[in-house]
Amino acid sequence: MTPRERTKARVADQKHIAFWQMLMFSLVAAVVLALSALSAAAQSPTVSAKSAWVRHAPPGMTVHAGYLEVANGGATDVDLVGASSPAYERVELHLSKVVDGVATMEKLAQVSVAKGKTVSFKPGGLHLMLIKPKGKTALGDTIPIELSFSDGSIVKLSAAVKEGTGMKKKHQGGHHHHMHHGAEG
Ligand SMILES: [Cu+2]
Repeated sequence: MTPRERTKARVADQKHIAFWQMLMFSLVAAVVLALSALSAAAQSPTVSAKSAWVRHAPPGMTVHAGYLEVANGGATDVDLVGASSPAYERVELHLSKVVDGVATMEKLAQVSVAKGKTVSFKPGGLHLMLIKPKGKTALGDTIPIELSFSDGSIVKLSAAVKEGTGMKKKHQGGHHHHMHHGAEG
């Protein structure tokens, strides 16, 4: 090989290496992009629940009230269409209200959660009615709850059994807040 040929060969080699480096870099970049797109799709925020708790009730109470916040971080409105818990025979969606001065509760078929919004289930309003506990529940217990939504998604959460805060003080006039189900809404 003449020196000139040697130089040519070296240049060709370097070009060759540069080509492969570029190709590898592109491949790696493509894989990274594909993976991040995949994980973005998997984690795209839709509905989530937080701050769940169940009001502690004395033994013998056949219904307990559960509260939580349901947030819709997705791009479309969804409805909460059902709830269940292995610790209860069934769970219903209820709305507490006062009709003619009497506290009562209405069973709802669904609760809409508009996109970008959070719906609060809290004492005196929306609540999960946990019906017929299968066992005893004590303060500090954790109750697993599953929520189903109209888009087919399922949200699993655990609710801590807590002492409620003084609902009765807000309700003056001697109405029987406990009358409907024996549990506060
Ligand atoms: Cu209720």
